[in-house]
Order: sequence, then structure tokens, then C-alpha cells
Amino acid sequence: VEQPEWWKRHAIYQIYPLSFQDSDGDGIGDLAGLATRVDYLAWLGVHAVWLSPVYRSPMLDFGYDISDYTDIDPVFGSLDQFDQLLEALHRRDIRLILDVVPNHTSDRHAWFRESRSSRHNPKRDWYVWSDPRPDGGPPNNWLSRFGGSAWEWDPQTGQYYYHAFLREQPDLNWHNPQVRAAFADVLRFWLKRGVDGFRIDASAVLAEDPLLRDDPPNPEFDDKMPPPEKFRRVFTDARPETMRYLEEMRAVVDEFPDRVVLGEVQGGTGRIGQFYAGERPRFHLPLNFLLLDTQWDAASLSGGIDQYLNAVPEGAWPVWILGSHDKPRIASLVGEDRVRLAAMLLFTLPGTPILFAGDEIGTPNLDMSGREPRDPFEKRVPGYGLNRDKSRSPMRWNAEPGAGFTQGIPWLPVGDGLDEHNVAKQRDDEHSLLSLYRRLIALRQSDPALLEGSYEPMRCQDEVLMFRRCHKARQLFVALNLAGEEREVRQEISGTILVSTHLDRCEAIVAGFHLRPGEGIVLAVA
Ligand code: TEU
Repeated sequence: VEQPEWWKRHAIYQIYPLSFQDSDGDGIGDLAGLATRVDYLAWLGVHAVWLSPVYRSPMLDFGYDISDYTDIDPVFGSLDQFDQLLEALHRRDIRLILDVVPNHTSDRHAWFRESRSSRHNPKRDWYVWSDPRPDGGPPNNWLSRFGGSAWEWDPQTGQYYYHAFLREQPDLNWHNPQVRAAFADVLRFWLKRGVDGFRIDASAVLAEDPLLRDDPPNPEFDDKMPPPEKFRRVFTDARPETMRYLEEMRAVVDEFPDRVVLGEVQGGTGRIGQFYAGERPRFHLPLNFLLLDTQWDAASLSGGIDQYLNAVPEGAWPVWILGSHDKPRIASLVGEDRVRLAAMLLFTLPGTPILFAGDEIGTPNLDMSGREPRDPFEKRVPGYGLNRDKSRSPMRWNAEPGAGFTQGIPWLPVGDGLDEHNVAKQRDDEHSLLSLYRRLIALRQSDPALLEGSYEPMRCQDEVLMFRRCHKARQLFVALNLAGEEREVRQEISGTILVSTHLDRCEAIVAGFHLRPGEGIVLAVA
């Protein structure tokens, strides 16, 4: 029997390298540190890692502002150390997916230095330059996602340049074939080194309208939304040209066997389909943030899951995310009493689960009140509760002062609840959240119904979310009690509990059973 591809079989574990493991006491995670945690990944059952950027960077956006795509930032280590890490991961049968950022570079990148040096520089057109309006103002009304106009005045050459994010992150001009060729070479550089795929950052916003037309007002805008949402970004987001460029990138990756392309796509399920393929394939896995963007009640979840699955084209593969370096921590989002349900849902839905390092021990949001934010988004668009520092706290390996993450002073505080939420403690506890994650990872990898079975939703009862997963004769029944109280599930169903959220039940069930508040079970139907 043919096995599904590795990126369908295995969960993907996102590592934010600044916060995973420090080896030299500077309070910042690094590659040498990460290499010492490969054993942990193997123990957990992880077979695919997505690593946020480790390239050379001034770190204004913590690595998403890249000044050299083909070198490792000294804060993380060296290319040699990268090769060693990749080898160590591969030896343990763990694949490595690199985060790449094609939309923009750092303003310190050699390409931008050249581009801004003169209007006649051969690389001038590698970025998006434009003359001012007659009154001297920026060329149009486009806003930066990180606040203010997306246009930055360059006095030396008397033009504006475009930046979707920070002014220190000038956008590359993807309409220029030289830019596309240069980026293809960047991809090949890492593919030849042996990486197993990429996560393409900000992939929907690669290309801008060449006519630089004004964006229309956003009818849903109100004062509670951050100012950058004032306009609908129709002329910079999901442009038809962008889709073609994504197809070109995919073709480069497809020059190498068995690789995967994830695409960071924001904006809801309505538009997910187009990111899988157009005339040619685009992404294997366009990221899906539904579980982080939806209400956590049974009806909203159940409806949202249907909507998303319907939007995934025939033959394409779904993907689910429970956390990321841009979003609040799941433990804080759904509350500690439902965090196990979230884990169970992640691993029982059809498609590839992506988990964010630290979520497996229930790391809560980092409370930054009274502290200077590190996140450039929060610094420049303050006051909307979006501070991304909250999800970026260091990994807690043990309950020591530096959480086993560092001997020095961590770049972000470790945060609250260290005694409970750390690997050492939970590893030895067979009922811990970490043990649940480990169990779910193993179960999904080995159970054909979870891996490739159909998804059959059922009517929710009193905040109990229910569905079946079926593959040939194997039938699983999943029930998750989202209510704050005990619930009786009255179903004509019998079988044995394969796993329960609290890891304390494995009884046989004959018609009907009770679920405690925040409890869920996976039942193998007899
Ligand atoms: O994020 C792209 C993106 O759309 C973000 O603006 C996102 O909406 C925001 O973080 C609020 O959740 C990617 C990276 O994931 C992010 O860390 C970078 O800051 C950004 O690109 C720029 O490179």
C-alpha cells in the first residue's frame, strides 16, 4: 500500500529559534542549543520542524527582516552549525522546513543598499520606487500593516519606496524577473543543503498593483480596529501576478524530490482554495488559522470546520494551526480548562496539524504589562492588544530561574506558571498535557482513520462537539465537551476509549457516557 507523503503523515512543530534553547548564555536561543534538544523532539514523536528565520538580520522584526538570505545570523551560529543541526535532525528522521521571507528584505540588505544608492543603479527596480504626488505626498493611500503610510521618503534620490511592514523592511519588486531569479537561487541554495521545504512568509502580498491605484475604504472599519485596517488592501493583497510568482517558486522547489511548501496566508477560509493551485500547483499547505480566529463554542467550531473543509479543493490536503509566533497562546485563548480539548481537536481533524513550541506544556501568554514591548508591531501600533511578545516567551525546560533555556538573562521574560508549565515536570507525569500531546502525536501517525479517514460531522449537543473519522472498517468517534459542566452523551455507540484528554480512562463503552467539563475522548467504535 502506498503511504501518504511525509508532510501528510506527520505533525509539524514550529520553533521560534530566539526562544527555544540558548547555548552561550546571551539569553537568545541558537542553533547549537537547538541541536541539544533534538532528543526531546524525537521523544515527543515530532518528525517535521518548521524553523522561523535564522538568516542574517538586524532583528528589528526578529529575523523577518533579512539582510543576507544565504547566511546564518551570528546570534544563532554559523552555516556549519546549521549543516550539523540538519544532519542531526535527519539522523533522527526529523525533516526541516525553513521559513523564507520573499516579500521584503531588511533595509541593510546589499540589494537595497544598491537600489537606494541612485535612480540609475541596476538594482533600482528590484524594489518598489515611485515619485511623490505633485504636493509632495506619498504616491497613494496604501498603509503599512505596522502603522502609517506604506511609503517611505528617500531624500537622497527624491522618491518614495514601498514597505508593507516596517520601513526597515522594503518590499522587493516581484514584477522584476531578476528578483524572481535571485530568489529562486536563494531557494536552491537551501534545497541543495538538504532542507525539506519552506514556509513562505507573507506570501499573499508579494506583488503590488503596477498602477499603484488607491485602496478603497474598508466598510467594516471601526475605532476598535488598528488604523492599518482603514482600507481594503485590494491592490496589494492576493494579486493575480502574485499567484503566478507563487507557481514559479513551487516549480523551483519541485526540482527537488519530496519537498513541501507551506504558505503563510491570512484572511479567512473564503480565499484558501486559490492558494493550493491555479493553472499550476502553488502550496502543498496554505496555512489555516481558523482555530485561532474562531469562537470556541461547539456551533462556531463545527460550522467553521465545515466551511474550511469545503474550501479545500478536491484532492488537496487540509492543515490546522493551534499557535504561532504572531498569535496569542492557545492556553490563554481557550483557557486552561479547555486546552486539552484544543490539543485533541488538533490531532483528530483531517489534515496536517501544526503546533507551536511551548503549547505542548500549556505555556500561557506572556504578560508584558508595565514592560517595554519588544515586538515592533506593538511599538508602532500600540494599544490594540496585539503585542506578539505574548507568544514568544522562552521555552520552559525546567523550573530553574532561566527555565533551562538560558544561563543568562532571557531576551524576553520566562513568564508566569513556570512551576507547572515546564518540560521536566510534565515529562515524568503520565497525566500531564505534555503526555497527552505525545500520545496524540503517536496515535495520529499510526491510525489510518485519523490519517486518511473521512470526516463526518455530527449534531452538537449542549456544547459537546462530535464527529466521526472513518477509514474502511475502522471507525473513530470523537466527542469534546466544551461546556463548563459535566455532560451526558447519549449516542447509540459502543467501543473502547483510545485516548481521553485526561489520560485516565480506557474503559469500554456501551451506549452513552459522561464527559467531565473540558473532557474529550476518542473512541474506537466496535
Ligand atoms: O506575518 C505576516 C502578517 O500578515 C502579519 O502582519 C500578521 O498579520 C501580524 O503578525 C499579526 O498577527 C509574517 C510573519 O509571520 C511575522 O512575524 C512578520 O512580522 C511579518 O510576516 C513580516 O515579515
